[in-house]
Amino acid sequence: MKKETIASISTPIGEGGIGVIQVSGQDSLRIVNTVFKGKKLKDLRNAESKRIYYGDICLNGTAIDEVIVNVLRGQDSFTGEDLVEVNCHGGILAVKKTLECMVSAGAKEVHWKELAGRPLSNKKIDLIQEEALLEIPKSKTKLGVKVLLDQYNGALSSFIQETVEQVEKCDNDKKQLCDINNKVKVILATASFGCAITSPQKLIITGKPNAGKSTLINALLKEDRLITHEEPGTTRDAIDEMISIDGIPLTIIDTAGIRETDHEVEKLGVLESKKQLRDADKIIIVFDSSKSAEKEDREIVKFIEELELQKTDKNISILPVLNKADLPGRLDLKIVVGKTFEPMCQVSALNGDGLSTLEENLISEFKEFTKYSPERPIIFTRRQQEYISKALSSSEQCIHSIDENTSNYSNHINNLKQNLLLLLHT
Ligand SMILES: Nc1nc2c(ncn2[C@@H]2O[C@H](COP(=O)(O)OP(=O)(O)OP(=O)(O)O)[C@@H](O)[C@H]2O)c(=O)[nH]1
Ligand SMILES: [Mg+2]
Repeated sequence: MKKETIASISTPIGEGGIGVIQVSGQDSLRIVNTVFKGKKLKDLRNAESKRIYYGDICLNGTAIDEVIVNVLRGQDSFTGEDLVEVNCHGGILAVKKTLECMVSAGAKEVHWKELAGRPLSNKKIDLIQEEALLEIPKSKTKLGVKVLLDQYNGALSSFIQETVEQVEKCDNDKKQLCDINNKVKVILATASFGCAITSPQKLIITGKPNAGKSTLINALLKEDRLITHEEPGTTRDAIDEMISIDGIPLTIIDTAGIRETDHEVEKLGVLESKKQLRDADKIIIVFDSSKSAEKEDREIVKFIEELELQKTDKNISILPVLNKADLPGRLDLKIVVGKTFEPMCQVSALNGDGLSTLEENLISEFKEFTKYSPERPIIFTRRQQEYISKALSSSEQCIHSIDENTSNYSNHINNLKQNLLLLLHT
């Protein structure tokens, strides 16, 4: 079936030096040729692949913009079909006008994500690579870009393909199956890191009013972003910011101190804090170590302990922080010491002491990955995690059926192969 030729603005709309419009499909050269007047090349349909040409985009004989077009024939383009990249002036109007010319010449206007779907539909890439392609522009850290580029270039896909080939050859061989099982287990263990790269974990800062929560966030952000004050009850809305520790992005959320209050606005803040806590991946509880323990400290600890008990679907890490370590200590540690609350960190949000240990603790589960070795296959979406988990249980069932000499081995080995293949293709 003949696919429509599509055109999309591929750069963000806004102030900038250039804007890029990509026209992809069988008729892309013909369509752009209708509105492109080359300074040297008279007919774009005769253009060589991987060459750039200078000229004007014209509408009814009038030049709209001065452009450089990059021609990529199907074998050279990322979409796997003829592609013309039109580099026009940036901003809003020049880009929109140039796109309108492409549309008037016969291209269908689409969102850039639809254009990014063409390589998959033309079998130039597989589903994992498409997911990486769509995640790269959203990446929050350099490490994220590195990991996702490797997966776009096929690190995870090759690993899955090799595993599928091994499954096809294993033929009731238990040693081979155990080897496959281990490989699948190892790759599944990369998912928490990969998913933390694409969907940053939520880190909530809680604690009684005036414990130094906002000051601690400013210290982690390394800028005076949030308002801090000696008066308790300063923060009322939950405010979120992005931080990166060794390339791991975290959404850090400042909350109002939790306490009983008659003040209506502060009450709303406390309710919002509790709501945020229920949704957290990680929680820092800030204690003011320069003051003796108060009812509010105990209430927060109790609230979080109850929260932990209610949570069954995911782990939350809880990190207690004894702040204001620069002042003489008065806090009775007994109220904060608990099994789930290790390790404890002493910091001074004001002068920065102890912050590097806190940062290490915050990403300790990802330590193995922050020294990322290039081209390492990584699971980076929940969909991939789901299929690889299913593949793992199928491979365990295969081993079990060999051990027990049961008849359903062929079902399990088929499921194993299917679940691996579903990672690559729908
Ligand atoms: N000496 C000392 N003072 C600190 C430290 N951290 C915070 N403070 C001070 O404690 C006061 C309260 O700090 P905030 O960061 O506003 O406290 P908060 O927990 O956000 O308070 P609320 O928003 O009211 O819940 C401010 O005067 C800070 O300068 C610290 O490590 N040492
Ligand atoms: Mg505050």
